[in-house]
Amino acid sequence: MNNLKLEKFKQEIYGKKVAVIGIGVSNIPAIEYLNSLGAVITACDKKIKLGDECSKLFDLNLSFNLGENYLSDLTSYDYILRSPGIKPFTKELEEAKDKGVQIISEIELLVSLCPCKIIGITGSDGKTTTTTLVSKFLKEAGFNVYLGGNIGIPLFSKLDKINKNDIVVVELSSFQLMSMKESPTISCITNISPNHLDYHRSFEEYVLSKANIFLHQKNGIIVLNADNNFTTQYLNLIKLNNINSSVRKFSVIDKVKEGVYLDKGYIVSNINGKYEEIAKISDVKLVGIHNLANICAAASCVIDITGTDAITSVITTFRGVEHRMELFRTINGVNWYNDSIGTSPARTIAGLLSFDDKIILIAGGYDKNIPYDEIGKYIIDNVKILILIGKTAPKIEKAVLDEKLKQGIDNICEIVNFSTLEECVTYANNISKSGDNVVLSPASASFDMYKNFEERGDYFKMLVNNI
Ligand code: UMA
Repeated sequence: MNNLKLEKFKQEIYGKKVAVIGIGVSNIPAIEYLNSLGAVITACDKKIKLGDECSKLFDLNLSFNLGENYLSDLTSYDYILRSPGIKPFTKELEEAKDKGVQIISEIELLVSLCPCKIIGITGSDGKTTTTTLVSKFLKEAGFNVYLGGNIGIPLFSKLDKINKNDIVVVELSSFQLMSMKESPTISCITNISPNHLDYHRSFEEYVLSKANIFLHQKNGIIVLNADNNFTTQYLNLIKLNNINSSVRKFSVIDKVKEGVYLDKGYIVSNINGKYEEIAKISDVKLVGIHNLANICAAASCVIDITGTDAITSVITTFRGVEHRMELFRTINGVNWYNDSIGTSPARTIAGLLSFDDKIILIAGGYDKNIPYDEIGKYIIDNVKILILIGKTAPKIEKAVLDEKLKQGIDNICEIVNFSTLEECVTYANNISKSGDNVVLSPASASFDMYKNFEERGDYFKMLVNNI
């Protein structure tokens, strides 16, 4: 039998009452799989009416609890399957837990039942690119890889296909990590900066949620960012909890003892006493110092598994993931970039720093209650025309004007406000000249106008492609 843990779970879940809360990307395949295993499922969601993506669920033998009272009666179940968007500290979930109901999630089931090595990547920024790079390095080296998690691909329902020699690579969000009681074999935290303060009860809670990626590890590998302040806090946690794993660090500023860093124009690795040049920095195809950090992080995770050649080959050809500083069109010498993944100021700042000349920036969106003060200085230094839209527009403008006052300068970028993305694109097209870079990097989430950042990025590209 290939996977004993999974077979045991199948016996255990058969006939059990399971409330699946949140019917979205993460839980739809989980519902189908659990239903096929004989669980008795009630699908619960705050929405009154489910979208077309749920249509395949209507043919299954399920009960539904939709609308305002979707969290009623949770104590009567054996299990609750929480989707990442639902806060684990929700009153009704805590009451059910106190009464002995087991709260689980799609990602926790994957991690605990997976028969093979799991590599988990989290962080405030760069996690999708780093996760993608890790998966590409492994594929290039000939491994059978399952890529998933917060990147948008749930893998729990694929467990029957996963074999012990495969490798699972998952991007993990703080929403997923918050309740995790097991950690991946190799864990990486790319960096930490304020994010998701509309979900977490404090910044500390966000920082500690991320720590769950390594806190339950036994003899694994932990990869941390030597250039990020929070690494010291994580190193203390590793010590305090007697975690017996090897720690690797990566840096784009200094040399590190055990890990991957930049040295005399090269990306180099120094792991297990072996010093190797991975590639010349000028041969790397991804744009920006933040992407060099992502490469160093990804290489630190797997270089001893893949060997150096696989990594060299990927980073000298791979140009990036959609919606992340994606150069998708050049019109009359003007370069248009889609960085819709720029959902926090830190992400947008990283993007701004990847250009040599001042850019035309389109920013603003949904307000996650995170501070914007820091972005003012970077906009003054790196932006010539700031085009604002959405709920956070006044906060971004204030950050720039406060910084102007603080520095006592007269001339800063031109700031204009619009209410639709169409107007922003038309304006940017009218005022840009050959050699300019126009970048959509909102420093904000998209939920005020779009379903998610992908929809916003696709819409932006459609508008620009129609010019
Ligand atoms: N819902 C409720 N009550 C709530 C919240 C949500 O009933 O309090 C319902 C919604 O009506 C909806 C369903 O739950 O029908 C959606 O569930 P969800 O928002 O938890 O999201 P999924 O569609 O299952 O997608 C989730 C992740 N979403 C979130 O964490 C918010 C996706 O990450 C992830 O790709 C997917 O699982 C697969 O694992 C997205 C994301 O924005 C990309 N993540 C954040 C980020 O990266 O910054 C953390």
